[in-house]
Amino acid sequence: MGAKSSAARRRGAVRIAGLGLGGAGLLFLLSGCSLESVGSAFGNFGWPSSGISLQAHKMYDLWIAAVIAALVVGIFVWGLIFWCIIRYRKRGDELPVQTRFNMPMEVLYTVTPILVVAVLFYYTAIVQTDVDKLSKNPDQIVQVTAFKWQWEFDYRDGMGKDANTVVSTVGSADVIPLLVLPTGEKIRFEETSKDVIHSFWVPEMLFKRDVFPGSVRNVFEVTLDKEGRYVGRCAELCGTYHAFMQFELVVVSPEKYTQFLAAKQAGASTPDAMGAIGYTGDQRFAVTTRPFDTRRSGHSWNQSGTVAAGK
Ligand SMILES: [Cu+2]
Repeated sequence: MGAKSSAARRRGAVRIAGLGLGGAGLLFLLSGCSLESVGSAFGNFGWPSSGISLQAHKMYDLWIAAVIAALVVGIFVWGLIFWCIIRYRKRGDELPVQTRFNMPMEVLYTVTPILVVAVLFYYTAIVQTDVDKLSKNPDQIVQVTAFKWQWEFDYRDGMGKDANTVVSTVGSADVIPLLVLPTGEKIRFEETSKDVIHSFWVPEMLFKRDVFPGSVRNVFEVTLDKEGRYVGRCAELCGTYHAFMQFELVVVSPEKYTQFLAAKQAGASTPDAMGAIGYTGDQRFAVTTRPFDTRRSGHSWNQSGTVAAGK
């Protein structure tokens, strides 16, 4: 008994801690191959989806991997807590051995968090750099102009504020603006505001960026890879009707995108250009959100968000 067995016990604890850490690291690496299947099985751990752009997939993978790593560390720590509670529960009135220092343990619980933070920082820096990366020759350039309380999307013939607008789409109180874009192409967004700070946000892109007035033009790029229709919103409280400042991102094939632009250039309205690429009826307008009902009043606005008939 005594010194020898407690030293052996200490060595055992260190070995278990090392194993746990190694296991966490291994799982972190191995999970890379099927992060989407793991994530989707757990409701994407709170994210809207796995994303619709190459950039979004990278952020999604980082998020899922970080949550898994946190869970592994959490389970390990909870295990140790419960093990201590049971193993060292009070057995009598005798005072247990009063250990003042345990160097290996102290080093371990100082180095481990530093390692965890370093690993998270490393992967975050890589993904962040990638998401913020701008190419020299983007395939499409869209100028996003925000104003109280709508959006204008200008398809441009070059980069910077001196380039020309080829065609544009602008929203109104009655019509949600559609931002039609192709898959598989580098799309550069250049943002500017006419009044206050707004924020361009497509939840499914897992990305938003502030839109500033004045000389600051925020720029970012995405490469979309999932066709579909996705709601976009203003994510910066910009005034009374901030909540109704919405748009819809319509992601189509490059062929349809070319047809859409050609129709717009020939003078078609956005709904008519949507008609030219195969959308019919209400599908030519936004389907993910609807315009703000300006007729609402304290009497006619009911809980379900519809105007009560006859009032
Ligand atoms: Cu806004």
